[in-house]
Amino acid sequence: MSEQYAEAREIITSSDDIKVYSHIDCDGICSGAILSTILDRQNKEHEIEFVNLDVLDDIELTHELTIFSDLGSGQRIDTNAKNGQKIIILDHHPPLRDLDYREGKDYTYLEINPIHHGIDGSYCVCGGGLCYFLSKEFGYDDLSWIGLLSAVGDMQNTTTGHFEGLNEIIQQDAIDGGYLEVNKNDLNIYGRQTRPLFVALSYFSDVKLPITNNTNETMAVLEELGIEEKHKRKTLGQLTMEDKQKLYQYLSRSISQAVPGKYVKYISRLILGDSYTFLQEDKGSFLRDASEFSTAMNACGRNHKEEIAMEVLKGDRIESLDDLEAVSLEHRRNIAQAIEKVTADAESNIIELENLQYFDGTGIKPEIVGTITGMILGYCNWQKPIIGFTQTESDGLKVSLRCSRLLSYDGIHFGNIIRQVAGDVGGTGGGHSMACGAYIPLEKKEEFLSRFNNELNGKLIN
Ligand SMILES: [Mn+2]
Repeated sequence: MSEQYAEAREIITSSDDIKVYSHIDCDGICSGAILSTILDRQNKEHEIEFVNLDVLDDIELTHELTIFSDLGSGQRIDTNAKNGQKIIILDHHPPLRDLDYREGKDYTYLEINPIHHGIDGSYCVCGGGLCYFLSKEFGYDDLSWIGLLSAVGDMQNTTTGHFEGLNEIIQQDAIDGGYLEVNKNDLNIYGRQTRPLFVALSYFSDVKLPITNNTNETMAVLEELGIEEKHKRKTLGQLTMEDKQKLYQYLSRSISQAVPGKYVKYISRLILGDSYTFLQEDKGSFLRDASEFSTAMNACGRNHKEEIAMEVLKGDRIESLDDLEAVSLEHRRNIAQAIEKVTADAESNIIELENLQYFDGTGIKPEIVGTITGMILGYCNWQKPIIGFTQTESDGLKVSLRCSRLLSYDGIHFGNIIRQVAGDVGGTGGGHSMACGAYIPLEKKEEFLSRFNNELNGKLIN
């Protein structure tokens, strides 16, 4: 890939009229922020647009150079390329075109995709990481931390709890630059910097435990363990090693009591994982923990406020940071309301089939139905996936699926299953093993459910 990076640098240096298209999630926003920083520093005028994948096929190219980041490999982006135009793609998703596709074209086509080089795009590097290596080519290795953030947002570490391959190089660069501290095998509970521990613990939902969605119980447990909470505001980030150890033992014990034997071997993977602290951010700020930071990035993407997220990444910690906090707050409120609505009468709203459970999320915005589905998991049977439906503006159905990480550790890849089943009913779908989604025709909901349910026969625990 290093020759490709040298060529990308050459193409950028020799272009003046530049447009960037990037994806609307944390990875895409990080990619856009890195590219924009490179172009700023090179004094290149440029435009950035954050888009959904569906607008890219047969797109009209209107600039001398168009850069696609965290997308482009899987879309027909060059059907309207004109003589002399230039295209750079930095993407880690499965490519439609081969490495030699560029030959004999009257426009410049450079696609940097790890999969062309035998490097996995799910665990080893994502869009923001690819953009970081481009920034390194220009000599800007101070952007390493954004590359790392993108990988956290893209869940590149979820299977093993740590980074591998090119991601490990990015991590090391960020450590060497003084931007990052990695705590190996830390307690892996969301909300390390900002959530009171008794709240953070109550969101544990990979297995339904007495503490799940029950803050009275989490407070009782913490007291029993002798973990002093200082007026209930202590966060995971403030715990001593000894307290973390006690908490680990408690979680490990209660999970092993709650799960079938075959899952016991995955328990430590469920509660331990590397944690990432951005050393240059204020203590107690949600920007200090990479998971919390990535959630804020995604909140912006889901509310069409990507510019705010990007400006924070590019360094604006005054105005844009205020805006980011406001977006995050509003986002959390919307989510809490929707969850309240579904769970107020969980018995009748969450319908359980033999191998799955689902709820009708009509009225929930398609952009946030996935997040909500993930949180609903804590209110139902963790041994089956949960599917949420909501209508799209174009009268289709958006489908979101979430499941306990235990199911994916056990080898089920729901992203692949949903791609197939959605395709069978005339839709499209895909995603990660434990978090994925699809778009299907409105009238195909029942067929989708029954096909999905059948597809899972014998795959879940019985
Ligand atoms: Mn990505």
